[in-house]
Amino acid sequence: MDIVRRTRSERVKAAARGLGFDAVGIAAAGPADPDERFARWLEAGYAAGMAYMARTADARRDPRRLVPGARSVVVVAQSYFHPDARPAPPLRISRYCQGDDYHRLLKKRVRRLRRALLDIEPTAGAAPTVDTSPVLERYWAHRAGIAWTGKSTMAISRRLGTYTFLGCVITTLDLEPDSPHRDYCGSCTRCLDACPTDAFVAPRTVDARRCITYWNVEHRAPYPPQAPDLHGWVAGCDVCQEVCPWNKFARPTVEPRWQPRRGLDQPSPEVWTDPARDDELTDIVKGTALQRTGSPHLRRSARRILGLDDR
Ligand code: B12
Ligand code: SF4
Ligand code: SF4
Repeated sequence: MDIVRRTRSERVKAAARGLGFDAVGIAAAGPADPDERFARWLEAGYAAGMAYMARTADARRDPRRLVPGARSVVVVAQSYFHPDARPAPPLRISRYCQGDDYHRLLKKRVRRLRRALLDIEPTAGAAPTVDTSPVLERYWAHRAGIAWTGKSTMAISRRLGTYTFLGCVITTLDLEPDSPHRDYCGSCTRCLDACPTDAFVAPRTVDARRCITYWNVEHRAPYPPQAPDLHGWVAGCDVCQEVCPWNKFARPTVEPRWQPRRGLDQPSPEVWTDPARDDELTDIVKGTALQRTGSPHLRRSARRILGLDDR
């Protein structure tokens, strides 16, 4: 039985590598919040206006709610690091959203991995997840041995750094789990010290109410008085990753669609602030992860950064 289990796991991992994932690991499905970190995070109000986090808390805390009878979580990571994506003033755009929308691309690939898994066992239950599904992906990356949770809360791989996207297949298939990843942050505190808005209330805990990414990507309304300075970031923020020493080893992505797009690598202040040029801005962000934030809200942030009104 153990040999069958091992062979199956090896086949799943080989399929993931064949699909182009940079890392793959397996964890045994079970409670995802054993020390109640997530529950306490929600209770403290650190989810800010992301009400969906609380609404879907039960599923996030146990993937067996999503896939009844789940035995395993297959976790994959893919590097999006591109050496030409260098966020620069006056309007900085985070690396993760300078290329094509990762949701679409990764979802397609994670769905293929699910199909490969069903080829091994056609009667298995299996659900693909990328970002928007109610799954604590970083927790599973740690459990599946492909990353540890850094003090920045980023899932860090020694081989890939932090500029990776994660995805999972939650399945009823009984697979051989890997060992959880060791922590390699040591005494480093660079990310905690560098965060421009003091969003880390403790190592490994971000208060989204202070995180720039929350405000410029997730908050889709005019900025209230308590919103922080955006420090030049018009979409996302990479500061806690830029300072992380493990990114010296970041492996450039092999995905051509994550190459920085023109208009996103060095955003034009004129196009990004002028409502009369909305068509141009809409076109620039079409098909990127920023399409969901929408041009009016991106313009609101650009105007705030450049000292214009932020409506
Ligand atoms: C909500 C959310 C946000 C929020 C809140 C972020 C946060 N730190 O919680 C905001 C909008 C601020 C945000 C920002 C960003 N996000 Co985001 N986000 C999410 C989302 C949808 C849920 C995260 C969540 O559940 N947070 C709640 C906290 C409590 O959980 P957590 O940070 O995941 O930590 C868990 C474990 O790591 C573990 N844990 C923590 N400490 C320890 C310690 C030990 C010892 C152990 C064992 C476990 C452990 O416990 C926690 C709860 O169980 C995930 C996708 C997903 N479905 O998971 C993407 C996700 C985390 N985001 C991602 C990205 C890329 C970003 C940004 C880098 C984007 C950018 N450049 O601007 C920033 C990074 C900011 C930061 N330092 O976190 C990637 C991260 C990839 C990676 N390599 O880590 C994810 C996984 C999306 C994806 N599929 O790729 N994000
Ligand atoms: S993304 Fe920026 S604002 Fe958010 S925790 Fe990291 S450094 Fe701080
Ligand atoms: S900057 Fe240092 S403390 Fe922060 S995640 Fe990277 S290694 Fe860990």
